[in-house]
Amino acid sequence: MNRFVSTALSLSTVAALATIAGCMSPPQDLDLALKRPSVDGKYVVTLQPPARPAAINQLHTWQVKVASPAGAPVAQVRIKVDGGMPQHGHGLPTRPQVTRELPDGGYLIEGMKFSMTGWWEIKLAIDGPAGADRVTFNTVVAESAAAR
Ligand SMILES: [Cu+2]
Repeated sequence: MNRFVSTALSLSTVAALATIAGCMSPPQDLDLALKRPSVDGKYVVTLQPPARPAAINQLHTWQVKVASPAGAPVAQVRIKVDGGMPQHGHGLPTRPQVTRELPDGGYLIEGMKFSMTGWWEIKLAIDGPAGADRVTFNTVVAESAAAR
């Protein structure tokens, strides 16, 4: 009995120390939704990560779909990509660009790169027929992705 208790205690102590020593972990309640309304409600934006999680420090391509609040695809939208790691105070290591407009309100973002694991924000500034608006997505880059 005593032995069991002390083992359980030391395990939780190790876990706590690892949390303190390691990188800050992302907030527990982080909203990882890939489909969100823009801040002013002018668009509904869907972010599509690459099919295979991106390795650290490799360039990857994402897709964005822009729709009206009623769900109709929105073409001819200009999108600026920004972002970074809120817990580290740095931005994206690259300057991703929308390089192509796809059918059905789709847009191709090339040049995305994550330089470390953890919580990243992807911020899109959207300018389209309904006006300018913006939306922020959260993504967590995990160790398993780094190992690929
Ligand atoms: Cu960082």
